[in-house]
Amino acid sequence: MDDFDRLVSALRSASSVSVLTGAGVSAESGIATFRGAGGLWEGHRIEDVATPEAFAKDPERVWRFYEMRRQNAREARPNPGHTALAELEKRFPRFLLATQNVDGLHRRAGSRNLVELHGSIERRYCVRCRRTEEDLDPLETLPPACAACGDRMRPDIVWFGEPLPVEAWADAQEAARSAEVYLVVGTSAEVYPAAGLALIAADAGAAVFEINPAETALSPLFSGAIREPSGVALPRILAALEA
Ligand code: BV8
Ligand code: ZN
Repeated sequence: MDDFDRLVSALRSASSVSVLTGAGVSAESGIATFRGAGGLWEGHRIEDVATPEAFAKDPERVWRFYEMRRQNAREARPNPGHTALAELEKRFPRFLLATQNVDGLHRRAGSRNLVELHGSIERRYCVRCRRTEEDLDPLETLPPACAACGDRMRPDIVWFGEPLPVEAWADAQEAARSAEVYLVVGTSAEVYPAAGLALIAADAGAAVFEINPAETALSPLFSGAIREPSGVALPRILAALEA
C-alpha cells in the first residue's frame, strides 16, 4: 500500500483531523512562497520588513512590502487545494485548519474551522488606539493613518519576535494533540512555533502525512508523504474518500 492509500484509509476511519498549511498551498494561486528563487524574502531581508524593529525604523518600507503582498492577495483566487480543504472540513466531526498564510485564501475558499496563526494581510490596526480596519483596497498613503487618532496603522500580522495570537495558538495546539490524522501541507516547517504543531501531533500518536513536492526539515518524522502539488493531491484525496 503506498502512502496515498495509507493516508486515505487513515482518513476513512478518522473522526478528528487537523491540518497545518504554509505558502506552498497558495503557490498555484500565483502567490510567491518565501524561500527559494523568486521567494518573497528574495531582495528583502526578513529583518528589514517583517519585524517590529523594522517597522519602528522605517514604517514606509515595511508598508511598501505589505502593500505589494495585499495587491498579490487581491488579484489571487483560491485554487483546487484551498477548495478541497474547505470540503474536507465538512467530512469530519472534529476538524481544524491552522494556517501560517496571511493571504486570506482559505477563508475565501469557504474554510470555517480555520485559525490564522500569523495574522491576516486584510487587517490593520492603529498602534495607539488599536482601531482596526479590514479590507484589501489599495492604500493611498503609506503608512496609512488612523481615522480616529491620526497615528499610524500597522498590518495585523505576527512579525518575527512577536507572539502568536493566544486563542488561535491554543486552538491549534489542542487540535494537534487530539488529531488522529494530521496533514502538513505546503510548508518548509522551519518557522516556530507553528512547525512545532506537527511534532505535537506526532508525539500524541497521530498519523502525520506531508503534502509537498519537496522534502522538508521534518519529513523524516512523518508517517508518509504525497510528493505532489497540493492543488493536485488534495482534490485527489477528496475524490478517493468520495469514491
Ligand atoms: C516568536 C507573517 C517569541 C509575516 C511569519 C525555535 C527554533 C528556532 C527559531 C525560533 C524558535 N522559536 C522562535 C524562533 C524564532 C522565529 C523563527 O521561527 N525563526 C525561523 C526563521 C528559524 N519565530 C518567531 O519569531 C515567532 N515568534 O518566537 O515569538 C515570543 C514569545 C512570547 C512573547 C514574545 C515573543 C513568530 C514567527 C512568525 C513570523 N511571521 N509570517 C509575513 O508573512 O510577512 S512567518 C512566514 O514565514 C510565514 O507565515 C511562514 O510561517 C514562514 C514561511 O514558511 P512557509 O509558509 O513554509 O513557506 P516556505 O516558502 O518556507 O516553504 C514553502 C513550501 O511549500 C516548500 O517546502 C515548498 O516545497 C512547498 N511548495 C511549493 N509549491 C507547492 C508546495 N507545496 C505544495 N504544493 C505546491 N504547489
Ligand atoms: Zn488610532
